[in-house]
Amino acid sequence: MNQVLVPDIGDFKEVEVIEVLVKPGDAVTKEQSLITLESDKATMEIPSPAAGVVKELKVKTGDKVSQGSPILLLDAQDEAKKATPKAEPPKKEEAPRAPAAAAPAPAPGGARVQNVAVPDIGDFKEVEVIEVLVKPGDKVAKEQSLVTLESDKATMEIPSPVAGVVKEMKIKSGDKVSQGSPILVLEATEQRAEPRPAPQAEAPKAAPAPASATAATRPSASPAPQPVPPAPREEGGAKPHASPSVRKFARELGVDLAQVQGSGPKGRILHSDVQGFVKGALAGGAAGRAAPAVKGGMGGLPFNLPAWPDVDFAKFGPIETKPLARIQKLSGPYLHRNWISIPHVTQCDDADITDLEAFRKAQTAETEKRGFKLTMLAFMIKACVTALKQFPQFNASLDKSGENIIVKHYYHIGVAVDTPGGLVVPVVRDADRKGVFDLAHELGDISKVARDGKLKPADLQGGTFSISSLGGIGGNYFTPIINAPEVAILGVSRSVIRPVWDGKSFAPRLMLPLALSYDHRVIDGATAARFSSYLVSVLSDIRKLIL
Ligand code: CAO
Repeated sequence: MNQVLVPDIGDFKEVEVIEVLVKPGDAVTKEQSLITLESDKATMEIPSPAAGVVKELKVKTGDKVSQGSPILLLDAQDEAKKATPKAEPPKKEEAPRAPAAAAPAPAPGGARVQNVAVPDIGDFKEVEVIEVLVKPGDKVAKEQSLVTLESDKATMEIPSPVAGVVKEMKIKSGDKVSQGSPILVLEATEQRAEPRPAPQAEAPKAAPAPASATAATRPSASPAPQPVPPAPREEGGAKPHASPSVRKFARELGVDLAQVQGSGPKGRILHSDVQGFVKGALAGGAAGRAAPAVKGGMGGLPFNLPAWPDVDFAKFGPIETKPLARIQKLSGPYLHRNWISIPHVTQCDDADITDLEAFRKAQTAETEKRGFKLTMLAFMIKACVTALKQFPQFNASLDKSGENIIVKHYYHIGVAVDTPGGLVVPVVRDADRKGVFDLAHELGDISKVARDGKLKPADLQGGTFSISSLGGIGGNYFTPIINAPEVAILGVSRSVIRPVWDGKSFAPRLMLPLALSYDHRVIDGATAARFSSYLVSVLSDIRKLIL
């Protein structure tokens, strides 16, 4: 039976256990994370030193631990039993933690110029610099992060040993560094603290520390790196990927990082993402209270919602983890923003398209000869433009302040296209100036370009109203999500022959289910019902299209 202890965690002591990731009876693999620790400066996952079965937990959430504190008892697999558990603190003589900060040299005016080097970063070598957070001329405070390093297992920020002014950078993004690699030259503006004994020599309370009096000292010029969890885990509830300073910032603001969309490399959450999240949440809150306020930013879930369930699905049966398609990854946050920040109402109706369908079919021989397909969608676009002209507030957007409506005098209709890579919404421009045949032709072309993945960004911009047609597939009404900054979208389902009462008898009529989602901040329910009825009347009597 192995006792797994908190390994060498640098300067950190009495660190809170914020998550216990295993329980007695769990089989764990070597390197599997057991617990997560978090101080105000670092977040660290402690991996299992060996494969085995958890017998007994020695910690719980909220406990404070230091190097050497027991975590759990592990019934390690035979081979691993012989191995020295990785979680045991390394021998300090073997792992000197003294950084390679060069001796300071006097600078003019009494300031001291000193080289700041990568401190002891444990086992990590040739670690990539993924972010340089300062530049020459910048004033930095003591403990301010200078660079972020990332290996496949950890992300670390290297803080400044003293306050000062950056004189020269010695590294750039993409460089590989190890302990002792120079980071920058700093002109210290504060008295450089005297070297103090290495933390290991201070004998952590619970640690069976092998620290010797001869252990290398750790000058304060190189504070401990701040390890944080690596990139999000692929399965289950992905851990938010953020640097310690961003975590601290989020904590101060009460932001749950699990709700924040990261825009940095590998989805890392940046300072600006947390700011954007807060702005979005505040805008959402304001909109809920009084006047509409539509602001930029990715928004996110409002505060105080329960965290996303972190379920080990494999416990219930076989599973497979697959990444979302590229378009899904890109469009998901926007769909999410639109869904949570726009008060949607969906008005449903049926259009009698019996005559329209007869007309469409009569024309198809002609269009087929001309090499394109005349589907119902081309008529839908034309009918929507007619209705948009009657009800201009549907061809509009809220401005950034949320206090004005911008009504557009052009009619660019977005059409949702289902592609192998995911949903895209190319825009048919100036639909009011095109005939049904032109529209049908263009629809054929644009959906082919979309399915071939060849749309350009400009093809997706400038829409004033959207149509999502699932008519070719099936179904009976759905609630489409508004494509902001538009204020309405029409969902079209499959037409079906139904008995319709004509005042004397039931007649078989081809009925087209329509679902109009609209932004209730801009459009009243009564107006939406009028728009919808008008659209139905146009589709039921296509002579209105030419009015
Ligand atoms: N009722 C009955 N039949 C319909 C219909 C309707 N409302 N709409 C289309 N059809 C028929 C067409 O006439 C065609 O029939 P034939 O094969 O017999 O000629 C067939 O369904 C297929 O039509 P289509 O899909 O090729 O053409 P379209 O113009 O209707 O639609 C496009 C084009 C690009 C919009 C469509 O292919 C598509 O991608 N739809 C999915 C959009 C989507 O995913 N929306 C969801 C958004 S929310 O996630």
